[in-house]
Amino acid sequence: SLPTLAVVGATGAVGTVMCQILSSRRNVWGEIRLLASERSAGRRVQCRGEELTVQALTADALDGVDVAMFDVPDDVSAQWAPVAVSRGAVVVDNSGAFRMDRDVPLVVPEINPDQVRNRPRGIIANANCTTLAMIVAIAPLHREYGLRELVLASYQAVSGAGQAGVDALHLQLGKIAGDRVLGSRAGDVRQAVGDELGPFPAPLALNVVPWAGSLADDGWSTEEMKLRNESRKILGLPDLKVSATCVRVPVVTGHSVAVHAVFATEVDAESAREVVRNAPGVILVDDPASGEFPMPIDAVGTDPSWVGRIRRSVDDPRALDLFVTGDNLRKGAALNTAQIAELLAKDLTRP
Ligand code: 11C
Repeated sequence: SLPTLAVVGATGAVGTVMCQILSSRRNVWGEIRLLASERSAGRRVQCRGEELTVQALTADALDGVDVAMFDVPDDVSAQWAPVAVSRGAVVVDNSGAFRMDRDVPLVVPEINPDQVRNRPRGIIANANCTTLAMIVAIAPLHREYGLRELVLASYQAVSGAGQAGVDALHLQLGKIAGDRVLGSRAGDVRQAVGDELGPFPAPLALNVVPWAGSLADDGWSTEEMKLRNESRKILGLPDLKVSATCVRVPVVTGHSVAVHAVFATEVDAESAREVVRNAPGVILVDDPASGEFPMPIDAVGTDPSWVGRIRRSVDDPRALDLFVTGDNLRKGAALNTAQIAELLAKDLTRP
C-alpha cells in the first residue's frame, strides 16, 4: 500500500505551492492529509485532483502519517515535528529549527540523496530558499574543480517573507503607481508608501533593502549566516569560506544570487558551462548577446535553478563569476521538500 502524507502548514505561501506540486508530480502517496493552524481549519483546498478539507494540527491528526512535510515557522516546527515523529512519521522540515542539528541531515536530492537514511531524530531538514537556488549550481562545479570560497550577493523576492511580503509589495506598488516624479528626492518614496511596510524594515517599491532575516552577531543577518552554514553542511565542507550580503528586491517570486566562486584548480568558462549543462536540477541560460540571462520573471513557476553570466574572473584564473535564479517557493521550498519526501516514499512503499 502507498504511504500516507501530511502537509503541515498547507495554507501558507509554501503550502499552497506544495498542493500544486503534489497535483503535478508522479503520484506516490496514498492518503494526503492537509493540516494547518486552527484559523485555517475547515478550508477546502484542491490537491491531486481531490478537494480536501484542511484539519487543525493536533497530535491525533498526525496518527497514521508515514511522512509529514512541515512548512511552518521555526517555533511551530520545533514544537510539532517531534510530536509527529513520536506518532510514527518521518518529518521533512522546511523551517530553520533543525537544519544545523548534527543529528538532522540537510538534504538536496541532486547533491546528497543518501543522507535521507541518516536520520537518528526521524527528522530531515530542507535548506533555506536562497541556499537552494545557489547550491544546485555550485555543487557540480565543486565536484569538477574543488570549491574553496564563495562570495555571494542575493536579490531576494518578497514571497520569501510569505504572503504578507507579497501583499506589502503590491500595496506599495498601488500607492506609487502613476507618480512620474517619485524616486527623485530623498524620502519621497517613504512618504508615498507610509508605514505599511509589511514584514520589511523599509519600502520595497522603487527600492532595494540590504536586509533579510534578523540580526545575528557582528552585524551579519541570520539569512547571511544560513547561506554560509547550510552551504558548508550540504557540500560537506566545514571550512568553506563564505561571505554573503542578502538583499530584498521588488520581485514577487524568484530569488537570485550573484556568485563569485574560487576553486582549487584553474577554471574556464566554456567547460563550466558544460558542467552546468549536464547537471541535474539546473538549466543553463547564458547568451548575453541574445539578451538571455537567468531572471526571476522567467524562472518563476519552473523547477530548475537558472544559471548564466558564467565568466572566468579576469584577475584569478581559479575563480568563476555567475548569476543564478530559482523559484524560492518551488525548488527553494515546496519542491525540494517534496523530492525528499518522494525518496522516503520509495523506501516506505510496501509492494
Ligand atoms: C527569505 N529565505 O527570503 C527567507 C525565507 O530559513 O527558511 C526562508 C527562511 C528560511 O526571507
